Amino acid sequence: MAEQNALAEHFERTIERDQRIEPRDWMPDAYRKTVLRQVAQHAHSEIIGMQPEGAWITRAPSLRRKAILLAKVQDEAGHGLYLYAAAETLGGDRMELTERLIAGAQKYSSIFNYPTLTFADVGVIGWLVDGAAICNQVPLCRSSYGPYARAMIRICKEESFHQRQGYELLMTMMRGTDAQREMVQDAVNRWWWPSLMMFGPPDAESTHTAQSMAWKIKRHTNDELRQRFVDMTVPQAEALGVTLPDPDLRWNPERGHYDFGEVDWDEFRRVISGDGPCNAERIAVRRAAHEEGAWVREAAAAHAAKRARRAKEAA
Ligand code: BYC
Repeated sequence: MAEQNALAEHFERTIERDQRIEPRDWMPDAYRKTVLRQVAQHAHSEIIGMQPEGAWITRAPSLRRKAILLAKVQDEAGHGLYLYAAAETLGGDRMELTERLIAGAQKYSSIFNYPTLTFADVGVIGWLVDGAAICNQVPLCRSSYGPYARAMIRICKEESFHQRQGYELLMTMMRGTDAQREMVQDAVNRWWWPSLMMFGPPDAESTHTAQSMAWKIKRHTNDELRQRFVDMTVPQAEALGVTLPDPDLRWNPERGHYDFGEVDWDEFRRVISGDGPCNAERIAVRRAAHEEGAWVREAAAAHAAKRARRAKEAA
């Protein structure tokens, strides 16, 4: 009992001093569970997030755009891998996490359940979706769980390239024909509100925020980050020459922030409970990839076993 109290006190002090919790440290079960939940959902989001843009690799309009898009989608696979590795340090099993994802038992970001109808969507995903991801993820570089925080540092560097390539793509299209400008505006109209949903439910309805903030897993609330994203994005939209589809969006000098309209939270709830425009398709593609990749996993395991046996024989 005394030993248990000392461990719990050490954990609390580590958090208080802004130091990191490492895999071998004692941590409360609820802390382990919630970091694992968030990291696994984040890993799944990166892997499922390859699909909407991946659909445009074979249809990119030039070799340059294709090379950029290929690199971006590969980065997302890499992010998924670092994050699954971080989840494993908490006792999560990657195979089990994947099986739970394809059984529909674990969440991934709502944003990836919307279709990519034109190539402008690739630009808008870079600008708005990666922009929202950066806003949300930069503070996670200071998350209290060490392996998660360290993974986020590299991920954020890559996300910043993703955002720039999206904005540059859109600037190029905006300097093009009327049809291209219309395509960009249409994509912005479709992605704006889902991007605001990425930050999660309003604080008053967020199940985990209070505890995750107390444990410094999260550093800001959902609403704080959503506001930061809106404030950052409005001037970028002006520079680009597009309109954000919100009649209530205006600068509030008293608050020193932009006011904005109400997100359709019913739509958000539908999408996260599996009933968005592309949920079934995203999971079906992921399931097929998992099944078709079974032979690769078996071959890799057989190869690792053979190497381990040879190393043992040589020793
Ligand atoms: N979508 O209590 P709350 C990327 C769930 S990928 C779906 O506020 P929390 C990229 C939430 O999980 C980056 N579900 O939760 C990749 C919880 O459900 P459970 C994705 C959502 O954890 C490819 C319930 O609603 N980013 O950048 O405190 C191409 C109540 O919510 C969502 C991350 O994963 C949502 N939007 O806060 C391009 C960032 N929002 O678990 C780009 C890391 C909420 O009780 N994650 N839910 O069943 C986070 O920062 C936090 O987990 C969240 C939610 C802000 C998302």
